[in-house]
Amino acid sequence: MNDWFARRGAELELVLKSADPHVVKGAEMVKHWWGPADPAKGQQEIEVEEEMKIIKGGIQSDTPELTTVRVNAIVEKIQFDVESFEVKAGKKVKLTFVNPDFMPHNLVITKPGAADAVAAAAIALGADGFKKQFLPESDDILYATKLLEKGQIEDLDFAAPSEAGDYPFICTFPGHATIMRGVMTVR
Ligand SMILES: [Cu+2]
Repeated sequence: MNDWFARRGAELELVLKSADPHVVKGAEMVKHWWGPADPAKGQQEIEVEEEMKIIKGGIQSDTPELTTVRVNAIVEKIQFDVESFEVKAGKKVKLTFVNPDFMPHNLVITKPGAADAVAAAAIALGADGFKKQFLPESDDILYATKLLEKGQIEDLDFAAPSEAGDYPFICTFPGHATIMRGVMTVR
């Protein structure tokens, strides 16, 4: 176990001790799926993906005017299927987030270096979390989808930040951001 996982594991233990049942439930699910994937689940995953006609995530099209990107939640993994993608500063972006998973997920793009603070603020919402889609009031959040249930899709239309940098995207459902994250690189 490397340091990164050791740290994330310690954070997860903290969340599991939370007094809020929703938060604990989310963290338990993460813990449950943390281990190696169960081969028996493979078939189920494929069926769901076929049902939703899952298109692989990543850049879908790129013209001088618009970059389209798709990100899927991976079924039973608490992960996005895109670790990183690149966009041009100031250019129009259409990001399509697709959730074929049984758990609710969102996709939140934050300012560089702010992912952990935003994730912590989402957990701190406690019992209000669901009502607020686990979106804390924070200047560090640039763009965010709602909390999507299984089978839901949401587009985020925005102009890429004018400042180059690595902009993290995370799911702020309690416990998920430790592993459910990626990077939008602006160049
Ligand atoms: Cu999630």
